[in-house]
Amino acid sequence: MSLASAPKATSAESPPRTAPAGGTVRHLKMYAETLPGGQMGYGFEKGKASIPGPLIEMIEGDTLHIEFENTTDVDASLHVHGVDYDVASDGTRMSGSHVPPGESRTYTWRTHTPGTRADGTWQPGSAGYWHYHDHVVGTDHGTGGIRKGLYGPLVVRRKGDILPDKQFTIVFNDMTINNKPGAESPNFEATVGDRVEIIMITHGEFYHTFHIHGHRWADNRTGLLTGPDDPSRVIDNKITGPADSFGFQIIAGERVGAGAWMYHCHVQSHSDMGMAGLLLVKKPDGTIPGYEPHHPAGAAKSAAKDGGGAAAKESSGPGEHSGH
Ligand SMILES: [Cu+2]
Repeated sequence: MSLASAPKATSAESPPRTAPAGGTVRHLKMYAETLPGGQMGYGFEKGKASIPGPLIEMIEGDTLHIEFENTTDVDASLHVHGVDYDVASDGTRMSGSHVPPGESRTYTWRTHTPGTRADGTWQPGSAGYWHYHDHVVGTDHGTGGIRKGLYGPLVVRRKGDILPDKQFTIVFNDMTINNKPGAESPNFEATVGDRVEIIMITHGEFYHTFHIHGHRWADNRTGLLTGPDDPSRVIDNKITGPADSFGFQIIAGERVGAGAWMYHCHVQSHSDMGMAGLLLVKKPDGTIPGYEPHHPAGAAKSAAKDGGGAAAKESSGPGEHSGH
């Protein structure tokens, strides 16, 4: 991946790093694996599958060849949203682009920059907060694969997009967050001033609303306002349905300080059933004022380490999450 690793600095105090131009061709290996408890996951390395699957990042103009190996005992696939691919990389049974147990297949994802078509109309670029998932386990729509955890985030950036310090993926899948039931909902950790990127994906049978306490974002491609005249609405709550995805960046604790800031589905019965977790924003000395880890709100919850798949390795920058 071409994104440079972040020197550790408080984002709000130094100019943010930005995405370079795209155009690189990369290869990566991806595995589908069976996980304990009847779950399944994607991973870059054998034995390292996670739910969600690892974060994949591209810059408009990049091409990615993904050699996908299915180590499970059922047909599986890799189907992506948002980018360009031939039907041979569709990852569906209908197109014969699925992978039998023990076999491999290379999927190719392409991206493009925005520009003017020959007819003068505007063609959008590939940049966005997207995602990938299985499309064949259980049914020809991958209903079983998605339910078991075969899904993950894809971020495509535009040259000049601001890069985050930390990235967390939050997936509302049926009534779980990242396939973890209520009492085990993932928490995520950051330090005041970190530029935190949230990648939010929904799967399953239900509509949800994503809400985070103490922070807000712009309802546009990047989640950031481009300037004082950007008309995007600023929100802190967003309705989201199956296969929706969006993302945004916040400065952790900006104007509100360190603390255990809840994020949750705001459908009341859903949050009551446990669709809630914490963004733990620490002071520079590592403490979190007012946070009692054994309080019921945080009970039985582990911090980001095992919270969000590869994207929850909270101490590493985006370069380390991306394809290699
Ligand atoms: Cu909900």
